[in-house]
Amino acid sequence: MLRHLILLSSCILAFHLVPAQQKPNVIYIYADDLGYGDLSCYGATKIHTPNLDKLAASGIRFTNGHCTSGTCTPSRYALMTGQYPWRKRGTGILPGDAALIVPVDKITLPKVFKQAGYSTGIVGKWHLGLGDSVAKNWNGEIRPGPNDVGFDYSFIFPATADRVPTVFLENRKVLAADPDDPIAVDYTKKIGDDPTGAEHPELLKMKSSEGHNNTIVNGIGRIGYMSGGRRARWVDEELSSTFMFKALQFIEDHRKTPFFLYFALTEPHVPRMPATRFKGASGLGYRGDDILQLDWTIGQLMKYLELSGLKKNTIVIFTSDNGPVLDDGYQDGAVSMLNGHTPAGPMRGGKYSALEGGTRIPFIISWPTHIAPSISNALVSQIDLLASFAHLLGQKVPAGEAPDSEDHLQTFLGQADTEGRRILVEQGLADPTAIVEGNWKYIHPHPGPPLMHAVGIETGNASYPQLYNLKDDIGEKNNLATKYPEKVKELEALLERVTHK
Ligand code: NG6
Ligand code: CA
Repeated sequence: MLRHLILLSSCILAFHLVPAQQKPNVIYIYADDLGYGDLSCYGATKIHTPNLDKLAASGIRFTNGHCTSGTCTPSRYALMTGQYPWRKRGTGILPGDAALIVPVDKITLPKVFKQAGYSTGIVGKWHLGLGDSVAKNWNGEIRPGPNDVGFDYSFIFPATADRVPTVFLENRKVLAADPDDPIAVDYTKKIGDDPTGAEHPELLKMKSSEGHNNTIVNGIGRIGYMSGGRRARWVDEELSSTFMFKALQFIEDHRKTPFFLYFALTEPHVPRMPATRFKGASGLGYRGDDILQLDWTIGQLMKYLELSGLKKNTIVIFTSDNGPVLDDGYQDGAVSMLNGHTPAGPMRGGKYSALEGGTRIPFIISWPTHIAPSISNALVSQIDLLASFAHLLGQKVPAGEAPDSEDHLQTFLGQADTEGRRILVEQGLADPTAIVEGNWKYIHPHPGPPLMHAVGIETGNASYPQLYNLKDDIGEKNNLATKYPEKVKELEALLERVTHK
C-alpha cells in the first residue's frame, strides 16, 4: 500500500514528462473464472463493482464477448497464438510443471506489439507451461517461457494459485530462491517433508471439497507436491497486491515508450484467499470478496493511468478466461453464502461448459481518445485480438500462422456498426462441440456427463443435438433441434468443416 502511494505520488510529479505519443499503450486485463453476471455493469445486484462499471461506461461494453474455451489454459493459448486450442494436442488444463506449449517460432499477441516497437510485459498468472520438459530445474534459469514468446518482461506464477510450485518467477527465475533450500516439484508422488492435506487436514485453514490435498502451503492444500523454496513461497493474501505493484511498476518503467501489458489477475480463481481487509467485505464469501479486490485493483490502475497522464491514449481491455464456478474444490463459502447472486447472469452453464455460461464473459474495451461510450451486441472473441492489433499497428501476420484469428478491429473499437464474427466455435471442458452462427447456436451430441457433479455445473453435453436461438433464448432453455432439422444439419456440417480444416 505504502509503495503504491509512493508510486502514485511519483507519477504526479512526473506528469509533465510524459511525451506525446501516437501509438496507444495497451493493457489487457484477464480475470480468472469471472462470470458474465459477476459485475454490476453486467446486471449483478448482490455485488457492486464501481470501478469496472466506470470503465465500462467510458468505453464499449460487449454483451456477446467470448473466450474460446470453458477453462483457462486453452483460452490463454488461443489469446496468445490466434489458433483454436483444440487444433493442438496438449492444450487442456496444464499441471504446474508442464513444458511451454506456446510455439517460440510463431507469431504471438505480444510479438505483434514487439514488432511494432512496443515494450511488452506480462504480470500475473501464466498457465501455459515453462521450459522444454516436465523435468526442469526450478533453481536456475527456466527457458523457454514468456520471455521467449514475445514478452520483454515477465512477472508470473507458473500455473494456478492452487497448483505447485507456489512461487513467483521474474524473467525466468524464481523470486527469492535460496540455493540452500532448492525447490523440487512432482505431480506424481510426494516429495519432501511438507505435510499434505490428505495426511494432515487439521493443518488446513481452508478445507478442500475435492482434490487439493497434496502439499500444504500457507494452510492451503494444493494440487501437486513441492519441497524446498520456503523463502520463495508466496503468501496467498499478498498475491493480488504483488501483481498490482508489479503491473504499476512496469507501466512506470515504460511510460515513455508505447507498451503492451498483459495483466493476468488471479481472482476469483481458487483458492480464494483475498487480502485480510477484503475478507468478509462482500457478504458473499471469499469469492465475492475476491471480486471486490479485483474491482479495487482496476480502480487503482485506472487512477494511476489518470494521474500519470497516460489514460487518454491507453487502450484498456478487461475480460475473463472462462465462465464462473462456485465450488471449484475448496470449502470457501461460495455456495453457502451466494445470497441469490447469479455469476453467469442469464446464461446456462459456467466454467467447463459448452453452454453460453462457459465462454460468454465480461468484455470491456476503453480508449478515451478514440472510443465513444456504447454497448455492443456484436459477436467478438479474444482469439481475434492478435489479427486486429496487427491491423491497428500495421503488422503482418505470417501466412499460415494465427490461423483462426480474424481482423475485427473496427468492431473492437466501435468504429462501425459491424456484427463482428460470423461464426464462433465454443469449447467446454474438452472437445469443441458448440458452434454459433448469427443468432443460432448448435451443440453437437457428446457422450460426456450432462452435469459436472463436483462443481454443480451443466456441461452442455447431451446424447441428442441441441439448437438454440440465442436472440430470443440467451438461457438456452428451448431446444429447437426437432423443429428445425435442416438448420441442425447445416450447423453440424459447418462445425465439422471448421474443426477439421
Ligand atoms: C481443476 C481443479 C480446479 C481448477 C481447474 C483449473 C480440482 C478438483 N479442480 O482440475 O480447482 O484448478 O482445474 O482451472 O483439482 S483453470 O481456470 O485454470 O482452468
Ligand atoms: Ca480460469
